[in-house]
Amino acid sequence: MGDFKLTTIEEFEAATNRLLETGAKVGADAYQYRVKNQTPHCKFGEQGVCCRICTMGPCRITPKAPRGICGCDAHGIVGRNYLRFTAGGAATHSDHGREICHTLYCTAPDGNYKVKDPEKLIRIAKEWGVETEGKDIYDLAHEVAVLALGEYGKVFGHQNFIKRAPKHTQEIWAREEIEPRAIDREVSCAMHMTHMGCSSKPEALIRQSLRAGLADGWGGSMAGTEFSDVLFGTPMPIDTEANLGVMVEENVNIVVHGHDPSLSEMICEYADDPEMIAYAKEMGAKGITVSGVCCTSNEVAMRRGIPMAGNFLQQENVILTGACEAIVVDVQCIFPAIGPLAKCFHTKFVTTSPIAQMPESDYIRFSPENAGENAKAIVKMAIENFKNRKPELVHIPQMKQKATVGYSVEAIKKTLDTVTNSQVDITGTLKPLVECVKSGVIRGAVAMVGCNNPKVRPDTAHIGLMKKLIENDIIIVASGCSAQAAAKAGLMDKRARDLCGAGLKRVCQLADIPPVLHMGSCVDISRMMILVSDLSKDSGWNISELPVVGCAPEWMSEKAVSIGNYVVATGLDTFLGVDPYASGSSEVEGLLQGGIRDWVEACYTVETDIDKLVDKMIDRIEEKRTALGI
Ligand code: MSK
Repeated sequence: MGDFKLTTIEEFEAATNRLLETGAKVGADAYQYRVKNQTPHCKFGEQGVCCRICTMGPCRITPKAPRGICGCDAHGIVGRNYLRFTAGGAATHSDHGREICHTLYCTAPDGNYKVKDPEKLIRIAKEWGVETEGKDIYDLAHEVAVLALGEYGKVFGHQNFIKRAPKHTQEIWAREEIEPRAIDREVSCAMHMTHMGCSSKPEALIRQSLRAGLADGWGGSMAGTEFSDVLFGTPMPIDTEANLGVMVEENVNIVVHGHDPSLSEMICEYADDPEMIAYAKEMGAKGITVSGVCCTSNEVAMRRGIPMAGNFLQQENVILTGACEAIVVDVQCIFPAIGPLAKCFHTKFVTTSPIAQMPESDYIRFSPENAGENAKAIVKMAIENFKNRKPELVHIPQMKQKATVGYSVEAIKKTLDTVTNSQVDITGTLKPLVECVKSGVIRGAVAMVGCNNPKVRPDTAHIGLMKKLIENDIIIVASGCSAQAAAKAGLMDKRARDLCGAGLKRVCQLADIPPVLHMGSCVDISRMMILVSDLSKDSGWNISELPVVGCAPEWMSEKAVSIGNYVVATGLDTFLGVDPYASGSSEVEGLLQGGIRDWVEACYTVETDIDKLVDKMIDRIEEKRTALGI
């Protein structure tokens, strides 16, 4: 392994504590203090038994008051809250996808946005029955964009992308009446069902939760992923670095944060412009460094190799370095705390989307029409802010790891082609991976996803689980902030294969991959759905039979619940390290953690003890292997 060593949680924490010392000097607030002010949390909220969907209440269920004023019991209230949680997540990811479809519609050969992967566009067009022959690629992009936007409000039928699932999975969805219809309809229907005086039956509420989740994963999120690839290129393996040490003291540091690659791509474009670099030098810097936080970071890391400064709970840390000239955000997972925090330093906090407007920010509205001009203005603003740094506050923790990222399904297929000497023409299939699983060289796979949550010591669950899984020859595909945790620790460095069991280590050597494969942002969990669908088709096993499970050990957002629902509904058992506020109803909890298996052949396991969580995942994978006779 040479000088390779994982970064430890203790090292992460020491770096954060040092940054908090800087923060204390300028009176900065931080999430660590706010957590203390907010704990212990409200027990009614934690159990999901508080109802405030009408103004007769709010009602809270206790043994003495087992029903709300309308007569709804704990099961109805918990179920409704769970469905509303899902609807919030499905709406959010899907609306991101809608923005991407709009951007696709605005592409032009001389415009701000262009078609970077015409082959993928043609592939999707053919899949959707669009005539491609002899058509100008931009005319085709506009035609497909209109169809994609139509998926949000389609009058009849179901989501186009569900045809990508194996036949068995499609039959389950039809049988259980959870085939996703129009994306907006499923979200709207969820809100309707949970209005006062509508559904209070747990089965109905959980069924719609699965359906709304599927509308996200196999609808809005999949559109977001697929058309981002068309616009910005399908990711292929690329080297980058991760953790706060990617910020460069001598350079103008611009941090992009959020989810929508339309913004970050443009910022990267202009930060690379020789005119801007010359201007930065004129202002006393040596150059410009763009780095990222959260999923927008994943997007530009896997397409451009832009370094990742950190994940969700590191967003305040980038400002606490005192070396961040601008933090530029689009949508989702952005702390409103950034505004007041930035004011304690010289940092400019730039909001860009009408969807995510925050106090104490500079609002520069981004649209496909003005993206170039505004990105240039933002880069310039950051450069001009370099001189306002307070040198006594500057401290960048010298901590970073190398990472190879960008494993789209296309990239995985291409890479794994090299693993076996199969005589079959394996180009474009996952047969080499299936062979590795059958032979036991790889025991199975875990899709590690999701956020950080202060309820879990940040990153410990992600990293601890991954280390144990790879030791046990279980390969990991990761996305979102889980992927960034892995990258920060060093688990996406190819040298981390030395930490694997003998089988996985050999596969990693032959294929020249790290043991944790970066599949992108949280929207890109849709890539994982395609991956398991293709694995199912190439192996002849149903998705639920594959020795593959999903895991979100530190999740926190509504989006994560929507994701969990579509992952489970696609047939993958899903393991959660944070409770989804369902413990107040034995019926809802019973459905989520057992009953829905009768519907979709998979269910949730909730286990807050991380050691037990990983053992349960390994046991589940081994059970599946035994059932397959492999
Ligand atoms: S950014 S949803 S904290 S993964 Fe996608 Fe990270 Fe979770 Fe946001």
